[in-house]
Amino acid sequence: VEDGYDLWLRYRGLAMVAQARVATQARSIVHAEPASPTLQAAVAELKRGVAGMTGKEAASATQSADGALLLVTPANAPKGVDLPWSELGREGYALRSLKLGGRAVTVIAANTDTGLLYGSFAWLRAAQTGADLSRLDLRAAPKLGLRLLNHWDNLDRTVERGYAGASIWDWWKLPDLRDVRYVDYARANASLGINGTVLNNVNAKADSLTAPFIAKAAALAEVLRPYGIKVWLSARFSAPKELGGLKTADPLDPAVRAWWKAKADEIYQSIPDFGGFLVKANSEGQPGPQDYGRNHVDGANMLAEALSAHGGVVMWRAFVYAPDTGDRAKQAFAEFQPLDGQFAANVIVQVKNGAIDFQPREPFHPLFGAMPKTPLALELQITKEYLGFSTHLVYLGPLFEEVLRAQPDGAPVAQHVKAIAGVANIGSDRNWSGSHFDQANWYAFGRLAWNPELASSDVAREWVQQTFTTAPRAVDSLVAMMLASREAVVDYMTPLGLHHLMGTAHHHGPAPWVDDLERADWNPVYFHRAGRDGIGFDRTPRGSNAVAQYAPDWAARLARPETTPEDWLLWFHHLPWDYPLRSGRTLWAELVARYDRGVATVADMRSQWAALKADIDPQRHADVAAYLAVQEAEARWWRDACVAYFQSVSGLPLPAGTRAPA
Ligand code: GCW
Repeated sequence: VEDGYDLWLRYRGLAMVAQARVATQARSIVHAEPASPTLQAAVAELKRGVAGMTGKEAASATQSADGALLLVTPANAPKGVDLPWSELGREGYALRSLKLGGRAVTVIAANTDTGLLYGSFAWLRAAQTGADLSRLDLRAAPKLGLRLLNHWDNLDRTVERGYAGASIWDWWKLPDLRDVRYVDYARANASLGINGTVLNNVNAKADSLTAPFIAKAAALAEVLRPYGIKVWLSARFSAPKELGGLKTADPLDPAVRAWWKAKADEIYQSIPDFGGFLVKANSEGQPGPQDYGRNHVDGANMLAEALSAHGGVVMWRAFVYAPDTGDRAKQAFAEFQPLDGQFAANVIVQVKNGAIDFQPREPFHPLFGAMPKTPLALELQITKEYLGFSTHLVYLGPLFEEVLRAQPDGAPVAQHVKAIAGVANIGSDRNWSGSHFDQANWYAFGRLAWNPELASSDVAREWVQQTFTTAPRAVDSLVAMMLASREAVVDYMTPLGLHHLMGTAHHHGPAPWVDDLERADWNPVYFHRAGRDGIGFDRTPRGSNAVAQYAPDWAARLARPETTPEDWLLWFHHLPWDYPLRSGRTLWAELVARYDRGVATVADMRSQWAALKADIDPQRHADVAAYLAVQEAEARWWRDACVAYFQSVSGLPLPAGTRAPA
């Protein structure tokens, strides 16, 4: 039974022709001896993959023969072969088909064993996606040095915004018991080039920094290390008080600074390659430097100092907002931009893709491009907190691509960041992510983190080929479904730049009518501002003037509805219901049309999936079909609730031709 456990590393038997094609290119594997744990992992993966795909074993060999795979670094590269070492850096690889002493071989070349591991996964990907393995000439090196997962996993194994079962970290049994699942987790991440993981929730408990938990984290670090993955921890800013018995956590207090330094030293004793701390401070009730009249620089630089002797890094999050500041979307920029240039060299400021909170669509965050003297990280959410949890099929590749390619000031966001982080959607469900298609979001995050210039459509295609089928018609149909799915969720939840219309307790269904939460900036009515006169949040100079946080060209464009991208319209403008849109419809008619279109797209996805029954194994076909039925019902729920509510405030009849809610 296919239960999804193998992710995109299934290596199932290929069609006969393809089997022969792969087998002749992988008759044997030549590698350095003795092999490091990382090189052993690379060789083991190649053997596993070749055996799975072809039914034949690729044995280790010392001499290269026809059809050999050669894993080489500068130390053991064959003479006379010219390889682009200097372009590969520490993590890159080259795959090259060539003749060596008259024998046809494939060279996997890298400067390090981690590069060889990545190159081996790349070769396996090429084999599974039907590349011509006898003419390989590939080279890749990551554009961003830090490619991290952020787990919002609590120490009691609940997962904040997790929809895939309990945390995979079995804290009770660690450090003594090391679940084999940790190795499979490492393999999956290494196959994408993810090189760090923050183990615990940013809403952190101080306990994660106690000696027992450091020992547990160290055990995980040992498992992950051969796969090129460093362990990081979220740190609670008030830990010196809670664990150290100090009276304060003031970052300028010498005793506090000494406590963090000792804590960092203690961690590096057990985890010599510890990545560093991720910190959520003075945000949503978390403690931070502002509790002592200090600012983000004071807090971050204190931790940076504690880590710097060991080469550690502080990821300091910019997701901050406090009640009643007028426009929540402006706060991160207001607090952080003036601090540009003041952070220590080993601090990275981690910024969410948009200024509110992982909505189905947000304009890019105004901090990108606005802090040229500060390394930034882009934070994306892989878990679908606001996009239907793991039940709705939404492929996030296009969302990630949209922000990576957005141009704050002439260069894309991808070039304004040094690091990238994805809030993981991984749990202990058999299929890891809560649904089969949510695996694609983990995959897409990793692939785009490695190379932000990849097209999300290509990433979808290679994922489908490795995960479901290589039959061309089925692949086309699956890719088309996936690519339509992101726009569908925008349409049936928050079209035309609307945002934050969901129910607060759960973040799952619609609740645009809610206006009585304890904080104004949590209320959906605060965000959509719909009334008789129109709908939308005026962020122009007449309103909150959030547009002024963007570079001048964008600020000018966004200040006027005619020059604002229509997909962002109501994010920046409050407009009358009869405002004319490019379609020729009024705003009201367009809004309803988009809600309808979202529902119709999900209905199409359902029938496309139904038509693929013969191409997909029964278990996974049934799992996905059941979820799509839920998604269609919930898309209608969103549409009907939102349209009925907006109608109740606008007082307008449904546009002609609109179906009455079922
Ligand atoms: O909006 C929120 C989520 C919280 C999360 C927070 C954050 C970890 O609903 O669950 O807390 O974002 O990113 O810090």
